[in-house]
Amino acid sequence: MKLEQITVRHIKMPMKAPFTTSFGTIDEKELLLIEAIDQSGTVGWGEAVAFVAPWYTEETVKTTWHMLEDFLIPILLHKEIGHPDEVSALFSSIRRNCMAKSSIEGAIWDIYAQQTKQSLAQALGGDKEQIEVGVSVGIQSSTDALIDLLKGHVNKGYKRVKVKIKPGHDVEVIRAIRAEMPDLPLMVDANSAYSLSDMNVLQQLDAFNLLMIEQPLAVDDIVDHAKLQRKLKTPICLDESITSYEDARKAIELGSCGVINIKIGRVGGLTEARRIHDLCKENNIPVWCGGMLEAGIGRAHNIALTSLSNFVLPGDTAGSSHYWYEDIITPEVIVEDGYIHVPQTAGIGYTPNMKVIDKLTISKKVYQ
Ligand code: OSB
Ligand code: MG
Repeated sequence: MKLEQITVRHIKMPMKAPFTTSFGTIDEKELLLIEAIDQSGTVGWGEAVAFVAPWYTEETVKTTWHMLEDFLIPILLHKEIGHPDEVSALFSSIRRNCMAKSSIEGAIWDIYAQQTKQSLAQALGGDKEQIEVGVSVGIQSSTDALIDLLKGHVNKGYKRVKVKIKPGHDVEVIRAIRAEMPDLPLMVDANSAYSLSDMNVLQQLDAFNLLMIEQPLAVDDIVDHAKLQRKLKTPICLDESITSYEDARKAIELGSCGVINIKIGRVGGLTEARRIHDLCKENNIPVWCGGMLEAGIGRAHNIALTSLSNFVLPGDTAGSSHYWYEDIITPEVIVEDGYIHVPQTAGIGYTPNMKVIDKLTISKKVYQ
């Protein structure tokens, strides 16, 4: 394929409820949509998942657009691309900026899947017909409010819940949840809010039969996580610390984690995500698909990736209506009894809803 036109749209989506982590609150989601068209007219879609502020990783909506406009789009336009796996080599002169790279690589995977008449899941080698999903719950104003929310999600069928923790909002909150819901498949995510000096608190979490503790320590650390893992029974799941296959290889070698959360944007695209999946499978490290409060295009890519065989734990890809009044795809992503059906039609399997997208677009630029 040769990309002849790339459109970047900046959209802003109102959220049903604010989402709070150890580092901040998001009450509306801004994101970039990438629409790429090749010389035969096939259209592929990608989503850039960075937030407005760099609290999760260093990328933002603005840095993503800067990278796309000044570096990534000029590399790709009018270049012959045989297979989406070639994109990472074309980007090899650009350091990091994984979410920017991933957004356009995702559109290329979509085009490739359509042209080879496969679903994106099949193109990646996934064979699950449905995927198991959980839900991630932000920090709430009270523990009672949190427990009510969790019960609602369990009643809807979600297969596990994840709650956000931070210093001062951890052991007692989990104790209260466990008192009411002793058998709930439950995990926690700290988004890097602790250090080894909090060993005592982190060890207390071992008492609550948690599925895992996600990213307790620094975003760029795998050494302290290995020290911590040796002192915990509960598996550590790395999120922010894993931005590439090489990060994953080193973390596994050091014993820094028992589980890895794979996010397509955080690792620079579907090709790298699949490589990490395969590496983890060889090393008996279970994986699951993380989320970035994606709109429908990002959700569609997550669903396709999760169809790979070593995604054995429920991920964070909730249904469209969990965050959005109205999603940007048709049909919307539906969760039934904790499962999402993996679409079998060619490409991402959902159609962008241009009426909704146009309504939400703040600005747009076409590159040729
Ligand atoms: O750490 O997994 C995370 C949301 C924004 C940024 C980081 C994270 C999250 C979530 C929610 O936990 C994931 C989702 O529902 O999309
Ligand atoms: Mg996380």
